[in-house]
Amino acid sequence: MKITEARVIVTCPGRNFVTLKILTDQGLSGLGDATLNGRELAVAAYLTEHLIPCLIGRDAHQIEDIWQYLYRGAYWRRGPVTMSAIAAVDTALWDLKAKAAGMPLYQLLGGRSRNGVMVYGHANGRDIAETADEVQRYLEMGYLAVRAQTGIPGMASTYGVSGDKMFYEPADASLPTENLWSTEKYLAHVPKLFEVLRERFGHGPHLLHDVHHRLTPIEAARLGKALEPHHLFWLEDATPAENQANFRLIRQHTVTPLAVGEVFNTLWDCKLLVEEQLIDYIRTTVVHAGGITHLRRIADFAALHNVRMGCHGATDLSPVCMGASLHLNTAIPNFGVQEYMRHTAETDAVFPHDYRFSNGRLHPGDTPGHGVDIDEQRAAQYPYQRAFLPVNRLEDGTLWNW
Ligand code: EZ4
Ligand code: CO
Repeated sequence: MKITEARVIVTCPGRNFVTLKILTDQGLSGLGDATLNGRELAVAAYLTEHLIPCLIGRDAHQIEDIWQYLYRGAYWRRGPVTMSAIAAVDTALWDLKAKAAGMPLYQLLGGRSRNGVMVYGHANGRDIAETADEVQRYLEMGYLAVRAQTGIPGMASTYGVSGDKMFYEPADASLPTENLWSTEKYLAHVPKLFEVLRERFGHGPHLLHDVHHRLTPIEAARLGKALEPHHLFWLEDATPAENQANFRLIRQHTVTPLAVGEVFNTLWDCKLLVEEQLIDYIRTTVVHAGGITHLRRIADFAALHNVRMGCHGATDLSPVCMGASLHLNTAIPNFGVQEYMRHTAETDAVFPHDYRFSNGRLHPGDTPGHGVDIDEQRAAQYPYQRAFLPVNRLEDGTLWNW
């Protein structure tokens, strides 16, 4: 099955998505997500200028060899732009192989290990009462796991809280919005949120929280400790993780489970965290961590160390990534949870898909491949619009982590 053509489709049905479509001489085509929020056209150019010319004429079945060719062969390794581009090629090739085999992708990855993929939704509100009502709404929709974020008194805005409850979209402006952050105000408030949620909903539902990289290691340790009575499923991105050894300090102080890795691109970014069991869930994704081939390698390595997969699944990861992720999560032994922020109706119409939500779980479907398509005519109706993620400053103006 020879690759005859590959093209990059950029579309903005409410937000930007970059998709790679690979075509073959067998008449089959495969799709891969290449979306890197706020940096979309860098990946599009990497694909068009540097990867696609190397693909034409290759055997689409040689997924591993092509992965190695694009990774080792480039000399320049790793990084979000490179790994998202490689991921798009890899995902499209797995889609093709499964279509050629006439099987849903999870069958090629070892078959079904579970009946559905537990997902968590995003509840958020301007204050604790509104957040609690939102948690209730998610539980009524059937969710088994809910992430809770709340506005903080004295802060004009914070990560994870938005006017639009269902479709939180942080890349909200053609130049970066500036937010102000106070660690003191945040630390004083967040434990109260989980106290209220446990009082109201008991210990049945899984509750999660995303710090979004804003604390130092010792502050993160303090928050983890304060949240212990409320038994979180996980505390996410408690501190930036470029220096993986920082997590030793957090781990020494708290038994609150930790999740990290939505910004990681390779196994090397998580190696020490996993090896020393400094975290409980690894959040790398199909699109940002080198595709099915590399994410499966991360999952296997994590499994050896009792770390489970908790893939990132915000709206900036396209339905193509979600479809592929659901197949991997159906097959691997060490699945934990999958993040699921619903896409808008416009996005769903551009990307018709087979996956379905029921009773708190997503089901990948059984059509051959990863089960996600693109309607190119519809995609063409939504031209690219530059959009940036916000930046964050401390109250004295110091640039901080968003
Ligand atoms: O901020 O995907 O857990 N989810 C998240 C997301 C990220 C965005 C960045 O593009 O942290 O909302
Ligand atoms: Co996050």
